[in-house]
Amino acid sequence: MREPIDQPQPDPVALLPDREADFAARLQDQSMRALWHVLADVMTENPVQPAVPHLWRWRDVAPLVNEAGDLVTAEEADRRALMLINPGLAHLPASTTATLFAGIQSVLPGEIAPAHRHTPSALRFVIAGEGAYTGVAGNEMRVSPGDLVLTPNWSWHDHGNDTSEPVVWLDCLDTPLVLMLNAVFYQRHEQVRHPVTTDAQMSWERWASGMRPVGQTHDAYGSPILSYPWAKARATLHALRDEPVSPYDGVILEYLNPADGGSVLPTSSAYLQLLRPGQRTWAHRHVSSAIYHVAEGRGSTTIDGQTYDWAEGDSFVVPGWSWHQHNAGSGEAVLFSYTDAATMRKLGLERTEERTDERTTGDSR
Ligand code: 1HN
Repeated sequence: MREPIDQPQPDPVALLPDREADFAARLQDQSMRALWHVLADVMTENPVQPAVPHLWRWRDVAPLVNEAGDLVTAEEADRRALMLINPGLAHLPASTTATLFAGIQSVLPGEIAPAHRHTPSALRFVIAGEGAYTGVAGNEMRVSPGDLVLTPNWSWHDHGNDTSEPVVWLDCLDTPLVLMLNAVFYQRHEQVRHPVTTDAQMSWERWASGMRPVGQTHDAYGSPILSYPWAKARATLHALRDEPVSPYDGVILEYLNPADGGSVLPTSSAYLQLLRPGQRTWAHRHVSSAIYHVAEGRGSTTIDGQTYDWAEGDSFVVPGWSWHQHNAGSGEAVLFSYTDAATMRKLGLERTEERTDERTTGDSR
């Protein structure tokens, strides 16, 4: 019989272990569980992070990208992407961090990756190849190395290569997050290419000239600028190269949604940062997790005490809440990064901790 509610309740820890075990079994029969049996797993003092730091070297990845091109066509594969699988998340189908995915996609001369759309949002950072296109929401965008191209949630997109050299890019998607939210929808277009309508709504002139047509609004999720050319991004980074640096990140710029001043995609943020020759940043950590891609130069990043040496074309993961600091080599380095900071900020979950002790400082600007 139940104790009347105003009677002192038995202290659960004082219960005999076998009585407790029997109780737990009977709870399980009713699809129930005692919170105090699992509280330590639910309320951890700090975030528990199953993702681990990892580096993928371009010199190892490039031959596999070439080999994939001999095995299947882009059309057969739908998307010929080689996924960067976090060793701590290998039980999941496609996770580079707990929330984000990155992979290397190639489109060979003459190939078309057929049109489809999905609710995960994507962006692509071009690694190699000049002049191939990605068609997004009726806009055909010709790409060059270093360009950032967006595919917002539920936009039709196809990729094609009518040039004579392969195009290779880093695909970045929020698929693990959207899968976790049980919100994935996917649809193939009835045609291989979706129609080009050249949606002028999405032009630089309308959104990124420092002026905009009066009354102009943008209702779709994500930035109305679908392409951030490398030439503009790099020129901006270099124009600001003598600004005071972030001691944690060097000269760091966020790719912007000009309609609301926020992140390029609702869930995810993208950055470009310049580390000066010999710069050694201070260590910090944040709840958001990041996937980095080395756009230029060489250097290293120390993540939770382990140092990863990187060079152009390499990609690496800094899991959430891991201490990290970057070291440029003797030349300057440029890092592209894709993070879930936009999600963490919107949910009020972003936190940062910074280390300022002398052992981890030494930035020589
Ligand atoms: C996808 O649709 C693309 O459209 C690339 O290019 C990578 C990884 C996972 C799921 C869907 C693309 C993807 C993807």
